[in-house]
Amino acid sequence: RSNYMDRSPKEILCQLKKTPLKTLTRSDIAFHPVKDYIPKRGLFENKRFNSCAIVASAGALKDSNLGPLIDSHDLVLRFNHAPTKGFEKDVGRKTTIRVLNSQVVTKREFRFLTSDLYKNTTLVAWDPSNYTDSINQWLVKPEFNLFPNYMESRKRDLKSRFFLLNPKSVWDVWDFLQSNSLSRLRPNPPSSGFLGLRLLLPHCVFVDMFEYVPSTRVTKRCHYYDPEDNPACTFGVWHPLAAEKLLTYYINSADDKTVFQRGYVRIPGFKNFNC
Ligand code: NCC
Repeated sequence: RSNYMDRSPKEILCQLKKTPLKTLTRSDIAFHPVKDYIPKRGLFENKRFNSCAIVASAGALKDSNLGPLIDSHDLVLRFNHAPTKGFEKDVGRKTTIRVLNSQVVTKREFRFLTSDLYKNTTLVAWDPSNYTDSINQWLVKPEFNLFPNYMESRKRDLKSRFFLLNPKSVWDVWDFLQSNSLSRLRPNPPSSGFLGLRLLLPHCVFVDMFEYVPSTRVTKRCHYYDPEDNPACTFGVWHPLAAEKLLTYYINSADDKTVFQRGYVRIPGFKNFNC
């Protein structure tokens, strides 16, 4: 544990660069039926983007009018079942990648195999493993068994771009957060939000993350697409969300007017640094 403010934003970004968030590969797996369904090609390969946008699903996006700004980015990353239809004015219509937790892939209510939300887009799913479990232990005992739907979805379209995160590297990102935090973090993985940020930083010149660090629009409402109130969504109850957001604000390069009035932080991609 240590105070992140003892290090410069550049030093922290360099440490994050050395903490890869990997997708699961066939060679990570000893014996499991999912092995043959993992795409042979990688998530980004050598693709590079100039501007990238991450749309946190926060209630504060409602009535933000950020849609056109979000859509002006070369790549747009969204989470879980967050919709665009009917919310274009506030969150845009473009989706390049969706990061999904394993509940969304497995629980019936999300209709993963049938909903149009998950079609014709790159998908990256993850499931929390036990900190000390090996990949092969996790494969037989995931928190939510996403493998049947993963295999079924891949079987229906073997050309689809659907990846799984390496659960060990998810914990490496948690270790990174803990080493940049004064308080002891709850032993649960980072939120999909921080995982999405780590996924994009190697491939974008900059990443704009919308309503992740809360702006003056902050609200008790959990999601822009659902009227339910729950302040824990913004400040964290299960994921170490507050630690993620404090650190993200610290490494961001936008001025406070942009962060707190306009509603986004800008994180420079790894390519901007020699480290
Ligand atoms: O709510 P969720 O997150 O889908 O949000 C995606 C990411 O946006 C950021 N966020 C969201 C709401 C808010 N008020 N402020 C925010 O900053 C966070 O970075 C968040 O990660 C998840 O991370 O996968 C999560 O998923 C939900 C839920 O499983 C899915 O939405 C499907 O219903 C989790 N909630 C529950 O399990 C009840 C949430 O803890 C984390």
